[in-house]
Amino acid sequence: MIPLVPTPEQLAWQHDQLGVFLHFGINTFHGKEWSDGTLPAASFNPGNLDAEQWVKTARDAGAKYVVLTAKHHDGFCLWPTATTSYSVASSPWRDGRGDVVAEVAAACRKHGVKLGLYLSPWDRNAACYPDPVAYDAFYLRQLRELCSNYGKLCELWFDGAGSQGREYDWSSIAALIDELQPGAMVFNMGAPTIRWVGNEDGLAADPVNYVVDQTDFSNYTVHSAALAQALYLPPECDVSIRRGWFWHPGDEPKSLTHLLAIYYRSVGLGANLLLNLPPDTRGLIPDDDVARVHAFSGELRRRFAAPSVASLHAVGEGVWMAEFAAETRLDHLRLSEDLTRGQRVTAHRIKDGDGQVVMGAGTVGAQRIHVFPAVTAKRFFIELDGDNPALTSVVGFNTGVEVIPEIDYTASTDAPD
Ligand code: FUL
Repeated sequence: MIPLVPTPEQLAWQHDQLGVFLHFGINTFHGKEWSDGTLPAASFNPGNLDAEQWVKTARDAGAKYVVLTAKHHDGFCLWPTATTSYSVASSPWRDGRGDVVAEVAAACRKHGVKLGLYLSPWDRNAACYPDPVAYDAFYLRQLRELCSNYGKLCELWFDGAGSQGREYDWSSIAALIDELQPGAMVFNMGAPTIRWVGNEDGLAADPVNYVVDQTDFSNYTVHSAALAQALYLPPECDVSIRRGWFWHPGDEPKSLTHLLAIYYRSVGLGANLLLNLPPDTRGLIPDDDVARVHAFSGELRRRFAAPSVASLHAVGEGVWMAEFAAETRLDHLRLSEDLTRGQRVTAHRIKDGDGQVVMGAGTVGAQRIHVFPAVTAKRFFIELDGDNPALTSVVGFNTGVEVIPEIDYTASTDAPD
């Protein structure tokens, strides 16, 4: 069977590796995760909203893109939509003339970060929601506004939460995206090009298969959606730096160790990581979170700053020799697979020059980071299982760190209120 191949846009998205999720909205002002669509628009009033601070924090984290909740399940719109009065236009913020989506889009352009938008299908405010035909038209108008007025979008995030048993007009939604934002990644629903990893802890697990015939639906049901045919859908691991997706007083950011543990189990396994940084009631990402993000990206820079790039030689069927310029002390190896012909590696083993297995694992994908007790070596042999598989790079690092940290499970996301 010929493996399914990614589009250039999917490959580019996979190379981006890290995005920042921005959950911000009416919930922020009420300590809520899921409000019911009745909170007054007048209560949306960030005193000091600075979208540049959000985007610069994302950029400093090493993120190549952000995804903003333009509308969460409560229906409150962060842009002055013509479809409903439940939006920033009815709030005191910027005297009702503000547009959070536009401010984030401008900051993204200024700082070279790509923009993605989340538009919740489930809408607890829209009076027409119980009428599928009317709501589909309403939702398409909202999506058209977002896809027309804010420049190029890199990702559209469709969240299944709250929509169990409800069908939306996915073929019209897909046609609209094809018309207005053909390069955008489509998250998990409709005509997806990327998929949810299946948990909200930011964790992938080996093997990370890019070709799947079903997607998981949401965190609130075990239900999964069968696809009409198998598709190349690389996963995105979403997780909040805090317990909540939205900002809450008293909540706090996860530890540096926890963030690193997530990184190795998402990016390190060949998935993308979408790390949520919720702005607070001032409209700023809190100082503690910014400091934690700086510590996280600083530690990643430290670990990966001095790569030793191996030259690669195919030395047998599925066997590659990675050779360094000299004997080198290494405790990390980062492998990348040639994905242009589809994902082909199903399993692999790394052996040292004496034929001893250093690591054995499943998929490689966009990148696979191995961590092991340090060895000093000039060459490794990498045996790949799969249909005519190939590597594009093997890079070694001497980080001083020989184990992947454990997850602190007490700090995972709370159930919504
Ligand atoms: C979930 C939602 O219900 C949460 O509120 C959050 O937006 C998360 C990213 O997806 O399913």
